[in-house]
Amino acid sequence: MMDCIFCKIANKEIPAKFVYEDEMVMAFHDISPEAPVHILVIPKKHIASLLEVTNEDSQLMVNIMTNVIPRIAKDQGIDEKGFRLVANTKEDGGQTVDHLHFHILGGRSMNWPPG
Ligand code: IU
Repeated sequence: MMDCIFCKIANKEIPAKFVYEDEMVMAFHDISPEAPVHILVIPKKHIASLLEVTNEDSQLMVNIMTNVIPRIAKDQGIDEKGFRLVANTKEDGGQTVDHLHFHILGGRSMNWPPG
């Protein structure tokens, strides 16, 4: 997607503070952190939101959930006390960037319910 900001970050056309990369996935610090640790995990491939994920993406999604997120949590030192994983989806979900991303938020106690 030519004018997708996260595609540009994934292609390294726009700089970001990367913490993880493999052939399918990148992760970087959110530019506007809402917690002491705030990392975004994105597929390199453009997927607009969680609702556009298909069976073809199953390997990607398993990789994100079982490998990438736990590894980042350990690397960031938030695996013992825990963290929150968020995928804001479309308008009512508060999604502002239309490229699938998972927020990993940690380093402080979270509130519930979210706003
Ligand atoms: P949201 O779930 O779509 O609202 O999250 C988008 C996030 O992307 C938000 O937390 C922004 O601070 C973050 N972000 C970023 O890290 N770098 C950018 O260039 C842009 C947004 I645009």
